[in-house]
Formats: sequence, structure tokens, C-alpha cells
Amino acid sequence: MRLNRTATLLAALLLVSCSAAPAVTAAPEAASSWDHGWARGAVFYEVFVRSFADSNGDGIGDLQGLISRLDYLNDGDPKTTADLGVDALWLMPVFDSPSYHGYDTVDYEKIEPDYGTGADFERLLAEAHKRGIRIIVDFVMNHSSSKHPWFVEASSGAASPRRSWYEWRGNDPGWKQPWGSGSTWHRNPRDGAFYYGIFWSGMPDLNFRTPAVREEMKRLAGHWLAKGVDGFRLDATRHLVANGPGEGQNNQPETHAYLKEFAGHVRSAAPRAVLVGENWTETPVIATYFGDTAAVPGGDELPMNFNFPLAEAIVQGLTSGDAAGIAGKLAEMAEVYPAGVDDAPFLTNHDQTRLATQLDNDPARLRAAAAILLTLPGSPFLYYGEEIGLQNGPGGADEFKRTPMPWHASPGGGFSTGKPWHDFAPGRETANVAAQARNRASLHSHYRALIRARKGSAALRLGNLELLTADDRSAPVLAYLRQSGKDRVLVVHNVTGAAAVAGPFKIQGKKATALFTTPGTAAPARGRDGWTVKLPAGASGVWKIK
Ligand code: ACG
Repeated sequence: MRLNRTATLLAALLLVSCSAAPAVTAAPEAASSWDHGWARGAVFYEVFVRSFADSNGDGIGDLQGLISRLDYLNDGDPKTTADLGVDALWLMPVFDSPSYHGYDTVDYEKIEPDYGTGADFERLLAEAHKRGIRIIVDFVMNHSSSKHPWFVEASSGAASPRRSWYEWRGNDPGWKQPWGSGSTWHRNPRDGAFYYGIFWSGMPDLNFRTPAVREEMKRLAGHWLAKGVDGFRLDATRHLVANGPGEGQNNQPETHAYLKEFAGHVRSAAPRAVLVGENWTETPVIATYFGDTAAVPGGDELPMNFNFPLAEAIVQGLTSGDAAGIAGKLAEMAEVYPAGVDDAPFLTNHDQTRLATQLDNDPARLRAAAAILLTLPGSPFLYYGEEIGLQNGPGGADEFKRTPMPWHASPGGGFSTGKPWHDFAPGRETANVAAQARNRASLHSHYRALIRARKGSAALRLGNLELLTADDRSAPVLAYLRQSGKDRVLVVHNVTGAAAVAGPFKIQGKKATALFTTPGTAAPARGRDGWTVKLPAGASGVWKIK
């Protein structure tokens, strides 16, 4: 049944560029378009280096450890099926930082010593590129660490030449965090003035009204692009400039203006690069961060933006057993997202309780979540461990969302020969790579099959989305048609714990060829009124219709 409001997500086809060489051209004026066809439809994998693999027994994951696990992520051979098959990695902060998470930078040009050296990072890039894996890194522009030499200098007194790199006031204007109750103006013990830090006193916000700050961030981006980095995940982008309390701390015109300036610089330095913005807010606001798609195909601001609302709708839909909320979010995106942009869907990230815990470790729901994510338009992001159903640790602190990767069930878990920097999450007996990699019915095998189905279908990777599920009433099945050229793929997901029937769907074609089906799922039946699908509880089906 088609909606009266047929929602269609358009995905323009950018020229696919396979230039693996980390060419950084001289900076002519901003290139007219991005050349990162490699990223469109690609599957990304978010890695917390500290928790992924430790090579030297100090209990801390490092770059050498990550290199040793690249073949697990993608061995570079499209014919093999044992590897996960992801196309790109997003490394959470790897620059020098005093914290375990690295979101407070003290040197934007130095690799975190816990993780290794600059040479290790260059070896990682080379080994990844050899396998066709691209790497984007977290770039935290909104603030530095209060231990950064810039801030140490700026906080020495009002006469400091660095003073204007941060924001200062003589008193505390009392602004709170826009999302909570934390203070955002902090007293500088060295001279009694107050400085702005939207997160906390250890993260003073950089002042993007200062030209030298704007130029330095562009220079740093160029530095890492010249080393071969394939792009950046930009942290807290919606907070770059604050003009006042509350909404004045979010989404300001100066923020958009700078992001366009920054993106223009990246486009001219390395058109092959990609930027993905973190704007944790509502759909209509996220839509504004792509910028102008007439000026630059894909948008002249951030070509990709994480889709927090869709992530939430998927988890809520699977929790409630009702697909209407997911359908509604897809319909809203079709209305407010600019045409031709590249979405960045995901399920949960390092700031959120892990998916397996949110879905009560329910295998059918975890399988359905993966099947929805990996059949959507855009470039889906997996969070390390999601593919094995890694649970959240038993606590509320953020560290429990970022626990060591369990490679096998033995005491050290294959993560380190030393004492891990943090305890493993519960469930390692079964939620570990070794146990799942060899089990065809495992979640890990499910992710691998879905990633390969996606790679094998232009419609799934690059096609548009036509919603077939009404969003104005409860629905047990989420159904949509993905289309690219003549490639038409029917996708259905039963988000309930009971068998369900979906259709009839009027889709041109006489033959249904399975690209992916949850075991026990029969092919769609073609009748007078169209295609009808019977789905077991939690099952998904993906069929090419010709
Ligand atoms: C980034 C990184 C995060 C990092 C920092 C600081 C920023 O991912 O790991 O923390 O460098 C806000 C910011 C984000 C920020 C998070 C942590 N994430 O916008 O940039 O805080 C609301 C607001 C969001 C807000 C969120 C926080 O809208 O802006 O994010 O609350 O919970 C629905 C609503 C949605 C609402 C959510 C949640 O979805 O639609 O609007 O979001 O509910 O309520 C680093 C470390 C941390 C450390 C921190 C200081 O990683 O461990 O604590 O630094």
C-alpha cells in the first residue's frame, strides 16, 4: 500500500572515485564538488582504539593492535566471507589527550602516546589502504583540553596573545548546558576571569570569532589529510559558536558559516575526503547541516550527518514492536532532508547505552536492528562490538559503553596479555568474536551476510527509498522499496515477536530473487494485487524484484 505522501529518499550518484592515493592538491579555490564516491553507501565501523586490541601487554588498546585486527574488519579480498567486510573506520580521538576518551586534545598534531607513535599511525593508514579500508578520525574543534599550551597561555592573563583563542567574561553569566544543568562558564583560578566551556572546565571552547582559530583548524585538517587520512568525524559541531544561553549555544549562523568555510578548505585540499557531523538533535535541524546542495552536490557544509533521531526510532520500534515510528521518521527525512545528501544512519554510539542492553540481548531484535540499518540509504555506521551483541558494562558511567573488545572467551579475552584498562562487559562467554565467527547462526554471521548483500546491490548501497509502510497507524512490518536504475529491491522487517504478513505491494516485476533472508523466511508471493510476504517473528527479507 503506498502512502498518499510517497516518501522518497533521493540519493544522487556522485562520481565514484577510487583514488586511494592520499593526494592532497594545492589549495586552489574551493573545489566545486566532493569526490568521495567511496563513502556513499559505504559501511563504517566506529573504533575506540583503547578498547580494541592491545599489542604490547599494557592493557591499553593501541594502533599496532588495531593493525593486527584489520583482516578481521576487511581482509581486502572481496571473495572471502570470514571478515566483516566494512569499508571504512572512524577512529575515536587518537590525538594526545590527558583523558581515557581523548575528546580533550592537548596536541592536535601528535598521536596519543598510549596508542603509539606517528609512524604507527602512518603504518595503520598504509595497512588499511592496502585492504581498501578508508580511515576517518575524530576531529574535536569545538574545544581543546584546558591543558593545551594554547589555553595555558591564554589563561595566564588578559594580556596574553592567545587570550582571544577562547571566550572570556569578567563574571559568570550563568548559562547552563543546553541539554542539562551543568555550568558552562568557569572561573579561571589564575586571574579570576570566567571562560566558556560548554562541556566542562577541562574543555574550554575555542573562539571561532578569532580568525587565527578558524585558520588553525583548517591548517590542522590539511595536515592530517596530507598524511592520507580519508576524512573527519567532527565532534559537537552544533556548538561551535555561542551567542547566548539556551538555543544561543546551538546551531548559530556563525557556526554554519564556519562549517562551510572548513568544508570548502577540506574539499579543495582533498576532494576525496568526507566529513561527518555530530549534531545530536532533531531531524529538521540536522537537515540544515548539509548546507546548500545547489552550490555543491551533496551539500556545501557537512556531506554526512549522524542520524540520531532515526537511530532512536529504530530502537524504540523494536522495543515496542511497532514499525510506525520508524516509517514516520523515514517519511519526515524525505520531506526535510535536501535531495541527494548522504545520510549517516547508526543504532547506538559511544555516548549511548549499548544496543544489546537496550534491546535486552534479544537475538531476534538485534538481528532485526542490523537488518534495518544495513538496508537503509546512506552510509551506515556500526559501533565496535555491536556485531557480536556486546552488552553495556554494569554501570552508568561512559566507560561502561566503551569496554574492551572480547575476541574470545578466555581470561584475557584476546584483547590484551596484560590487565585490561577496564573490565569486560558481561556476556563474554557468548558475545565474543571466536564463538560467533564460526557459528553460522550467530549475530556476527548475520552482520557479515547483510554487509555482503549490501555490497552486492546498487539499490541497497546507493538507491533511493520508497516507503511502503503507513506511518499513521501501528504496523508490525517495516517495508520499503530501494531502487537504483533498474535495480529494484523489496525490503521487509517484522519488528514484532510474532509472525506477520505484509503487502500486497504493487511492484513491477515477476521474479523475486533473495539477496538476504532471515532463516525460515519464505519468498514473497505474487498475486493479482501485488507481492505479499509472510515473515516469522523478528525476520527480515530482501529480494530483488525483476
Ligand atoms: C560529543 C562526543 C562525546 C564527547 C563530547 C565532548 C562531545 O560524542 O563522546 O564527550 O567532546 C551533547 C553534545 C554532543 C556530545 C554529547 C556528550 N557528544 O551535543 O556533541 O553531549 C541532547 C542534546 C545533545 C546532547 C545530548 C547529551 O540535544 O546536544 O549531546 O542531549 O546527552 C533525544 C533528543 C536529543 C537529546 C537526546 C539525549 O535524542 O532528541 O536532543 O540530546 O535525547 O538526551 C566526551 C567524553 C564523555 C565526557 C565528555 C565531557 O566522551 O565521556 O563526559 O567528553
